Amino acid sequence: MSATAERAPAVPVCDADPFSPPVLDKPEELHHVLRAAGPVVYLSRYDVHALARYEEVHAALVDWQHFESGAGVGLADFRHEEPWRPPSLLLEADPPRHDAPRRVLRDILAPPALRRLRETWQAAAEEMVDQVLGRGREFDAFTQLASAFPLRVFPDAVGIGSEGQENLLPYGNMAFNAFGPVNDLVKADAHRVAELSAWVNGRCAREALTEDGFGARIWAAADRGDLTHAQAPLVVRSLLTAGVDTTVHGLAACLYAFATHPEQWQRLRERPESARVAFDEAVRWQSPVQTFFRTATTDVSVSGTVIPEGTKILMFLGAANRDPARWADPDRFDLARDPSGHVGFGMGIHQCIGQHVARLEAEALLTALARRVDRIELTGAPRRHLNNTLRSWASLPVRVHPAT
Ligand code: 8QM
Repeated sequence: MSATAERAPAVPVCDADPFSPPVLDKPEELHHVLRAAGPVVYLSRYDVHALARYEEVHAALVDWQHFESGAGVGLADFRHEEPWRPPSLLLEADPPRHDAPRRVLRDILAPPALRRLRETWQAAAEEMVDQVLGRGREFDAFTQLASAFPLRVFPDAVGIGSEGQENLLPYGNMAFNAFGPVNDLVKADAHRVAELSAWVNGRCAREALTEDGFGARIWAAADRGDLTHAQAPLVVRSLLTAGVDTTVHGLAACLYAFATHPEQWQRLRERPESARVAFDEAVRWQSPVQTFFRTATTDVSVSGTVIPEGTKILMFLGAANRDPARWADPDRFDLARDPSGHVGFGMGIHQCIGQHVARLEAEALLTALARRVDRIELTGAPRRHLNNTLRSWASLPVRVHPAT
């Protein structure tokens, strides 16, 4: 074979930093550049390959045999670098070890198991919305609703109560930053790693949990032999890591979407049963979890490009969720579309196991709000909170018009 003939075409190279503050603040332009550059792009800055088109992101997510999670789903390679905490038994594991913890949590978070929460959460949402509206028509929809509601209901559902719950978002912020490079966002929280980890780990112990929550059910699964007792606290930790910031910023995405799309709010008010679809459309549109990595288990060919064994692959979930090759008018938040198939919850064997919990929270809050509020509008510029993985918020100043 000659040196020039039959050589694979060169992979497009991009030297942008997807974890730099300007890109984290407004990722759409880089997403466009990456999708347009090709099905696989080499990111020179981090020496990783990236996927930003729906087809390739979806294909990688469902192919756990070639794209493993056990070496970590962040930039750090757990085979060569010490993880900042013991790896998650779910997120950072592959079959077969991944499967038993997954099954346990799947049953605990499945729709039938959540039915008992529905009325309580609906009542909590109604009460919270009444209280917020009772204080006035202008408020911060991020702090007063999007972050307040999950914190009001989720810790109780897990069984950790409300004491120390101010640690939950800072812990999650740290955990989601840790999937990215060790940049200023990670360094800013380094002094709290030990303290916040100790608090969270303490909440995972059997004695720290109430008898009727998700946490107690995980320990009961260990008693039945479905897990080891050593695994139980780590599975509880997964709930506390994955279940707070994600829902907070998912709800914020909904509220931002409705504040900027009044006609969609009217549609929701006319059809409150579309609250769940609205949540999924908001997750597609904003992708609260923007990125995750995998590691190639062998030299693996993706749309003609060979990704070398043992290297990291960065998947842009947010870019895939707005790929015009998959979605008509992708930048539009539109309750008339069918958002199913979005990769905002991932896809395949690791697909978000808490999504029914998240939808239930969204349904409770959105329907409570839809019953009382005719219109939501922004009164100022929303502020993002920058995180290496999460598309997150600091503030969403709004004015609402009560329904008559
Ligand atoms: C991301 O700790 C965990 O098991 C875990 C942490 C973060 C997530 C998932 C699982 C996807 C929301």
